[in-house]
Order: sequence, then C-alpha cells, then structure tokens
Amino acid sequence: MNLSIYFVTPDGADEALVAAAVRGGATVVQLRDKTASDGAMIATARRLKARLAPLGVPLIVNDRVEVMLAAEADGLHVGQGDAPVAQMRARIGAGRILGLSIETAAQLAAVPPGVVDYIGVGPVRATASKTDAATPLGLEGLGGIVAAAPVPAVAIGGVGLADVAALKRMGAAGLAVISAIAAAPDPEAAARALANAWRAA
Ligand code: TZP
Ligand code: MG
Repeated sequence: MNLSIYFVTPDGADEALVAAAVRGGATVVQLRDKTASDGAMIATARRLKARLAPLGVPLIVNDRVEVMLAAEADGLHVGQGDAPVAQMRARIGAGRILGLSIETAAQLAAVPPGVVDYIGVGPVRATASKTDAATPLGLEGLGGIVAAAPVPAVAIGGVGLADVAALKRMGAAGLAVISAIAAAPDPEAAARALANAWRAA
C-alpha cells in the first residue's frame, strides 16, 4: 500500500475535493467527518469507494466501523479514544486495512503486535484541524517514534510541502494532510506538488 500522500478529508468534504486530491496524486483517502450522521457518511463513503476503487486508491473510514462495513471501504482508522485495535481487527476481518493514531512513544509500545497495518503519528505541529489534538511531537519526537515503529508510519498534524524531504529521510511512509490540500487555493495542484516532492526526495 502506498501511504505517501495520505489525504484526510475535512468535515463536510465534497466528492469534488477528493477527486481533485486524487487527480493530483493522493495515494490514499481517509473519510473523516466528526459531525456527519452515520447514514450520510455511508452514502458519501459508497460514492467515494466507487470513484476510488477503479483508480486503485484505498478508501479508509475514520472511527466508524459500521460505516466502513456498510460501504465496503478498504479500511478503518481509529484513535486512542476508540475501542482497542484487537477488537476492531476482529470486527473488520483480516482482509481490511487497520490504522491507528499514535501520539506518544508509550502508546506505540502498547500496540499489540500484528494487529495494525500502519500508524499515523502526530500531531507533528499544533493544527487548527483537530481541536482535541495531543501535545505536538515536533519533527524530533516524530522521528523517534517513526524509527521505533514496527509498521509503516505516516506523519500527521500541520505538515506540508516543506516537510516532505525531512519526513522521507527519517523513514516515514508518507504524510497525512487535511489543510495542505483542502485549504489550498487549488487542491489538485497542492496534491500534485506533494506527490512530486515525495518522488523527488
Ligand atoms: N490527527 C492529528 S492532527 C490531525 C489529525 C486528524 C489534523 C491534521 O490536519 P492538518 O490540517 O493537516 O494539520
Ligand atoms: Mg477516532
């Protein structure tokens, strides 16, 4: 799985934004919406799945296992406040992708072996995109966790184009972004710049 340019949707994102991100080169999409109803999110996830599957871009659903299952998405991403990953793995089966958010080295040490496919590590920096984000790790804190991770690790939280080279150098599998794509004047161009920078780094 190519996690290099991991686009996380802002609340209320429309399909056009996701389409632009993927045209630009996003390699994976996470549908994340803290406010939508399950029903609305299932409908969105189904439309996105139909659009992304032919392109070989996996669709990951944030938090809501029922939505993921109903939409037959490719995977689920959960955080430290959600049900334990072993329980989530049992619900989704072996064939789907399972991602976990990691905010500290202690949380990494507590991950049961062989259960998650990748981790999202952050926030690297303070970000307006997540109100309840943990204390920022900084690039140095991030690097320590990435180096110790037994599975691919993507950096998240206030990261963007200027970080690509450093992240790749430290061994990150990619960067997960909301605003670097969604808040850009031209989301497709922003995704393309990230993808090109990752390739060149
Ligand atoms: N988890 C940790 S930081 C974050 C999430 C979902 C938000 C990332 O958004 P942005 O705009 O790329 O900083
Ligand atoms: Mg969560």
